[in-house]
Amino acid sequence: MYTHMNTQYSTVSPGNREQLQTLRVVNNHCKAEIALFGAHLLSFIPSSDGKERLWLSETAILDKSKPIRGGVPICWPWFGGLYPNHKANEHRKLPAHGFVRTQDWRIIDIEETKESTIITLRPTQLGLYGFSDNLLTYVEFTFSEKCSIKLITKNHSEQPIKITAALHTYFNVTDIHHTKVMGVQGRYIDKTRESRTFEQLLPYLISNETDRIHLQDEDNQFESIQVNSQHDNISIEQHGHDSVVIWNPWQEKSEAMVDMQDKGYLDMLCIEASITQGTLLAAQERHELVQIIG
Ligand code: TA6
Repeated sequence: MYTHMNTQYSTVSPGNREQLQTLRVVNNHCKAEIALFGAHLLSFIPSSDGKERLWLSETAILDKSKPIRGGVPICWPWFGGLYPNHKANEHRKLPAHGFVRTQDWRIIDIEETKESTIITLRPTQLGLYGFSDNLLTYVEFTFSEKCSIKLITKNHSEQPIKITAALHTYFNVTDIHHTKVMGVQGRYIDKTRESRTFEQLLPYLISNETDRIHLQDEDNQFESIQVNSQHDNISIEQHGHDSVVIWNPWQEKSEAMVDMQDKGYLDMLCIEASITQGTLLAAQERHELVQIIG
């Protein structure tokens, strides 16, 4: 049974979001908005400071013809150009970051209490690009003082299946030139430099195009990350990842993207709870990838 005291379901949103169905949450602790297209979190504003945590491109395309630029895209069952399932490789034209960020999701449950609003969604189409349709996924959003995004994968098939995935979160930062990331260090793969491996220098500042896969190891778990940027302080907790991806396209690439304003790179930073190396799910196994934003 749904109670919808704090959650509004709307098919028409302001601006250029005519085609987008969204769920809006306003409870004692926060405001948030999720597009059913991609189960894409567009906004999260905790009441404690009233500051929007998520960056959404002013020129994002919201007519479902493209993934939404900003918010929290869900990348599943593969991340970037890595296709861990051999059958998927047989398909020539695979979309970047999987097939669930470009389809509508269904509402499975909305649970409202004094403490939080919990919304569970699942995609309408599974089993695409050679993946088993018994590889299931759900996303569970919990909106309270913080926002928790839990991407659940269940392998209901009789075969082991390898997945990669990410919660590709775009954070709002006051000024990228004065932004410091804390809690991320160690070696990383630099996608802007032929995917060679480097050691992260501290303090972690962003001063040019950045596309890094920081690999988790014994010393670097990336379970707690902080971002400081003048007026914005964001806390991030993550579980179930094997890496954290940090991305800022910088000036030239922002200018080249139709769905990003030219100067968009100045006030955004992606910090992504990611499985880039692959998680092998045994038959009937379940996995949770979690990012908690505060
Ligand atoms: O996560 C970083 C990344 O894989 C970058 O390489 C960059 O291309 C970005 O994601 C955005 O991808 P998209 O397909 O949303 O344009």
